Amino acid sequence: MSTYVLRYFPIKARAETCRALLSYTGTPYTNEAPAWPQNKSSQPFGKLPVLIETNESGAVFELGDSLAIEHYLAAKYGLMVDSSLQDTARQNELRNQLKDIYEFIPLYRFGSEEVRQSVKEKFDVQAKFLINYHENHLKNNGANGHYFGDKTTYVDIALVANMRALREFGHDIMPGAADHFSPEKAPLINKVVEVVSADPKLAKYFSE
Ligand SMILES: N[C@@H](CCC(=O)N[C@@H](CS)C(=O)NCC(=O)O)C(=O)O
Repeated sequence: MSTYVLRYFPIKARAETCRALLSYTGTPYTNEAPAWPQNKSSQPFGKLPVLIETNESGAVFELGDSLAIEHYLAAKYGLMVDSSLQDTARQNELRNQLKDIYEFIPLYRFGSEEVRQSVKEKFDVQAKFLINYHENHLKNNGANGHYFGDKTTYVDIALVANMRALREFGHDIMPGAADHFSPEKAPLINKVVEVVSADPKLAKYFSE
């Protein structure tokens, strides 16, 4: 069995879905937080996260970019929705919207005071679009706590991880960020969080 190192900063942010996927699939992994910026030049793109996989024969596979890592892990461990090309595209659309929302957090964090106000306003608009679209999709899937069918797939895990990142990290950076996602405003999104978080396969993830 391959073993993995997930290299990222010691924060709940861009690597959350990678961590949740590794936990959910029962894949042995360790978190590594390199000194920064001293180790920037030794990363493939000068950015984190980076996944380092070592297989049984000792061969090393290094992969940068959070979404590429997620797709690799989800495909390798059978969590991609592949019932049709359209379902696969829908899954990626839903997941990528979560990334769009997340991107406002670093913009706010590193922006000036004037920039921050407009970043938060844009976030508010996009969060409402996202919630409306996701709630509608979840309703059409039977409001059962899953995005596709009745099984946990990649986008379910991405949702749980992104809601955790938003509530436990994003909200501290950009006050009010998590308010849109209350159970009253986003009931079916919260149902996914509730159903999928209860799976013991995510215990390692929640313990970190
Ligand atoms: N598209 C990349 C973006 C990676 C990225 O921007 N990472 C940030 C942390 S969230 C980083 O490494 N910042 C440190 C730096 O730029 O020096 C991904 O999704 O992995």
